[in-house]
This record gives sequence, structure tokens and C-alpha cells, in this order.
Amino acid sequence: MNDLPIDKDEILNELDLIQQNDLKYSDGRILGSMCTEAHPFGKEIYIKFLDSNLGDPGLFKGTKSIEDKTVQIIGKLLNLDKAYGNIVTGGTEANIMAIRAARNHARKYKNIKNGEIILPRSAHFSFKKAADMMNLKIIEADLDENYKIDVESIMDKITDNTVAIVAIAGTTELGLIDPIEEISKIAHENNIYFHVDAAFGGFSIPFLKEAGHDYPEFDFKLPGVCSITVDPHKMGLAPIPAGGIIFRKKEYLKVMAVDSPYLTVKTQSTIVGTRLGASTAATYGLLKYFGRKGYSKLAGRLMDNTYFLKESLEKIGYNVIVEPELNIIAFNHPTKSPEKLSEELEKINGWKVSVANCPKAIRIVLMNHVTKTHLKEFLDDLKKLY
Ligand code: 0PR
Repeated sequence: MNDLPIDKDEILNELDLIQQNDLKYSDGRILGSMCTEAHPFGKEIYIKFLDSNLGDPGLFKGTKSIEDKTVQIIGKLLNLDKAYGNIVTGGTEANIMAIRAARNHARKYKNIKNGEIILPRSAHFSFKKAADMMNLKIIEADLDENYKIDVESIMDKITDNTVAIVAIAGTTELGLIDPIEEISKIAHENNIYFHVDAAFGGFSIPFLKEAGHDYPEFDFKLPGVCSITVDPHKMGLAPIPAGGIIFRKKEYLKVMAVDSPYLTVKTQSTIVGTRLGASTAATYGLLKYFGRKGYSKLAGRLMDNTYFLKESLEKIGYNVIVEPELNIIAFNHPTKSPEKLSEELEKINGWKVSVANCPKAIRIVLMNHVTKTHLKEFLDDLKKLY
């Protein structure tokens, strides 16, 4: 650390220089990210709430009321009249909270000590962190030939130690929606906690439905669903970090509450203590600013781009792995490995794609920063590399 203070301009110059090593969403080269540039109005609000600490809500009653309202709006979007939950740092923290609620609930009401959670291989790796932290055993549900949970296999894997079943609405790699209605029924009948990870899909499926797209039920309309992760910092265009965890019952927050005696509020259920109100306020502002119509338009446009990319890829001769359900496409070259193609794409024009694991394929997430013009440039390069 320097001894004497350094001039602001000098520091800013240094930081600007370093920042040049970062990629920018606006360059359109980031093709494998579920995050995107935050909406300018969200950034404007964010700055205003930079000092608000939701970890001590009694001091920031205004910001806390914004969090409460945001949870209610998202809850309504997911067909829940009275919602409980928080705006947290992202899908990881939201999933950890859901699993912690399930574990504690099972410990309290079913006396389960060595719990197990059933989830598919397609689940995000945040569940591995959750299981590790909470000493739970992961039991993998099988996938069917379409890379969705095989419902029968869930039935086979339920034991007296099952504390939760997890399904996904918008898988990380392929953007697919699991058969949530069927799983909800099984969970309900067996009195098992059911969590839906809609970190990606939760902010688009309801809007796409309104725009006339056909999707199965995935939310609190289904009686078995106990909690849903839904992230404003993915399809909601909110500044990071903004994840959402919505619970059906207050009890799920209660079973993981710890005493916080010297704070203005005497118990706390979130993982994080001091936590920012800025992205929550930005999320609230953006929900109002876009409204259902605005988000429908956004999600619809990104689906149009997705179909455009799919058809163009197939015209060239690439194999699209599955019919896209949300704005994610996975594809392969007929002979080249995805790793090799990914390398070539980076070399030819700086494209940053990601390689999916199950199945191995190039994976493209069509977020707001990826325009039709970018896609046409990308397709020109894919033609050259074919
Ligand atoms: N659940 C699902 C279904 C997800 O896809 C993700 C993240 C999470 C939970 C965890 O969310 P947080 O990352 O907010 O904690 N999915 C992306 C992924 O891992 C996250 C991501 C975003 C990766 C931007 C790269 C990137 O540039 O692929």
C-alpha cells in the first residue's frame, strides 16, 4: 500500500487502463453469459441506494419496504398472492436459502438428520455448494432423451431421508423446462419440499406466456411448489447482484432464522448479513418502468433472435441439439469438437462462446446485448469455419 495519498486522476487513469482488459457486453462478443448490461435506469437508481444496508432493516425502513414490495410483485408474477422471501446476491444464494429452508424444515418436522436432495445432472452447480455446506447427500435424478428430468426416476429415488426435490425452469446449459407439474404432484403427495430453480426462466416464462407462447405451468399455481429462485440480474436487466428467492410460506423463513439481538430487527434468515439495497431498489424501479408489456416485448424479441440463429445455423449445416424453449441454443459442427470450434471462434473474431457439458456442445445465450447485427457477423464466421 502506498504511504502518501495519490491524486484521484492518477488512480482513475490506472483503473481505466486496467478496465480495458475487461470485455464489454456492448461489443456483442459475449455469447455465453446469462448476465447482461444493466438497464441505464437501473444504474441510475442503484447509485442513489448505494449506502442502504438491508442487513439492518430498522435503519433503512424505506429500502426494506422496497424489498418487501419487490418480493410481492415477483410473487404475484409467479402466481402467489402473499409471498415471503428476499432479493439476494444471485441465483446461488437463492438456491442455498431454499435448500437451507428445506433441510431445516425436514429437521424440525420430520426429524431427518442425514438428508438427501434429489436433483438432475442439469442442475446448476450452486446446489453442490448448498449440499456441501449443509451436509446433504445429492441423489441424481435421471435425464430423459430430451435432457429433462425423468419423472419416474424421481419416484425411485425418494427415501425417508429426502428433504427436497429440485427441478429447473430454464436449465443453465440448454434453457429447458423440466416437467414441473408432474414433479410437483409427486412432491405434494409425498409431503416433500419442492424447489424450482427459475433463476433464468422466471423472468421470461410468465411474460412469454402473455405474449402467446405455450409453456407448461412451472410456478406457485402448482400446489407442490414451495419456493422459486428468480433472478432480476439475468433476464430482468437489473444491475448485479440481484437474485430472488420466493417462498410460499413464512414458515420456511422462520425455520432458518437466527437471532440478531443487537440489530434493529431481532432475527435474520438470509445467508448474507450486511447486504446492499441498491440492486433491490433498481429491480423495483425496473419492474415498474418495464411493466408486463415491456418485459414481454424484451423476452419476445430475444426469442425471435433465438429462432433466427437456430434456422440460420441449420441452413449452414450445424446440428442444433434441442428445440430451444428459452433464449439459449446449443449446437455442434458435424465433425469438429465444440472445444476446437470454440477456439477457432475466439481466434477469428474474439467470440466468447461457452461449451456445454451435457451434452457437449457450443452454447449461446441470446441476451439483450446480442443484437441481430452481431448474430449476422457470428453466422458469417461460422460459415467460414464450417
Ligand atoms: N440457477 C441457474 C439455472 C443458473 O443458470 C445460474 C447461473 C444460477 C442458478 C446461479 O446464479 P448466480 O450466478 O446468479 O449465482 N447461471 C450462469 C452460469 O453459471 C451464470 C453466469 C452468468 C455465468 C454470467 C457466466 C456469466 O458470464 O452459467
